[in-house]
Amino acid sequence: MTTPAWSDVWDRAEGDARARDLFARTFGTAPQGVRSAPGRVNLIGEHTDYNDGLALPIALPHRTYAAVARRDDDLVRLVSAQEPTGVREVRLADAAPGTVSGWASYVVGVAWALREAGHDVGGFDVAIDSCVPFGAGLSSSAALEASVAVALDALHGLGLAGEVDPAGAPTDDAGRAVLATLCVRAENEMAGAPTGGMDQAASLRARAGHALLLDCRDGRVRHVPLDLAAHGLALLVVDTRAEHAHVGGEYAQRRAACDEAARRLGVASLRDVVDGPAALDALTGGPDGDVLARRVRHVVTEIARVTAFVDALDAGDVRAVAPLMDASHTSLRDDYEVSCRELDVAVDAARRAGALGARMTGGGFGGSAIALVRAGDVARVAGAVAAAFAGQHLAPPALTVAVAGPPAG
Ligand code: GAF
Repeated sequence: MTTPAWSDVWDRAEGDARARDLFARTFGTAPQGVRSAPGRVNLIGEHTDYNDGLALPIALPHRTYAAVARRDDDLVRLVSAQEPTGVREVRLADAAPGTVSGWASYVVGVAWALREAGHDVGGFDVAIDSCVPFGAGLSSSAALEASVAVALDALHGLGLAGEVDPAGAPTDDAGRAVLATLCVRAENEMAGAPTGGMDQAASLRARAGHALLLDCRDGRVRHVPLDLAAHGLALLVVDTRAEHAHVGGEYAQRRAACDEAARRLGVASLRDVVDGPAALDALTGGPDGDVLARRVRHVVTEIARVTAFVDALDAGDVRAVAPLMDASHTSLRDDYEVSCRELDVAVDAARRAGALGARMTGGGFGGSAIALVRAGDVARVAGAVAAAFAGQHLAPPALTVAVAGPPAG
């Protein structure tokens, strides 16, 4: 059997020390503080967020760390351990959509969005380090935005982030909802990635030991208890190492297709499609009608799967979620067409090795898959997935057993 590679997860002390050290080496002084924010995996509810639908992510133990200090001017100086570009400098007065490129646009974008919303945010130095795998569909962008958002909240006394209590729950969800919206604005407008709001909500509003039921129509959340270990289960995350990106391209096309389908159906969003079969009939035919109908079928059935998934958790029938995961993957692969060879290999190998259910997670076109496995089967399923990748001459995947962690703070 192929030995699986496990992904590196830092504890908070290590992440904190790394960011502090990078800050001190770069700027020659100590930071005023360090804040961090998690990546996420989505249990179910994929490509539903920008359709006003439901999603059910958890926060990962992988986090991005931002060490920060205030400046007296409006300069932002940024450095990241993950970027070889050295120190970047941006004046906040010059920051606007299209003026900052690459990873810095996410950081500066958060400060820009806060200022656009009327918050008194001035210049700052920031050093970033992260163990959230980049391009792995585990929301490294939102973790970066959220870490900067809570760091600036603390630095400038904005009073939006509140605290995270000892049980890992955020104390001010309303304030965090505001920060999440501003992080989405940073990503959409400054970074140019037309994503929905699930990832930022997961990073800022999740609760340890719980999944976050997010209603994207009104932004409301419910924390749903999730203790897989108590049921003898574990969630295996497979980073396929097939890198994806959501700036432009296929993701934007899927979003545009949903908008077009909603327009033709005369609804504000696909969440408002109440009679799925009738909607599919109405769309079918014409040059793109069949494709649009399949996109709609995915969104409508996926939203229903989120509800069924939460009902199963509420009823304590955790194993009942497995077929919903399988159905979600089939729908994403065949109707929404966002899977890829590596994701299908991961899902098929996990199932063949005894996973109860498995699916791709995140936006797709690469990234990660998740599998629900019996706790005693984790090593065997991980080994089987690694072997399947080797057998198909794919780069080795990186594996993690995910437990729902605390939000940004
Ligand atoms: C990416 C996006 F950033 C999210 O907003 C969401 O649409 C997801 O893909 C698909 O569910 O992570």
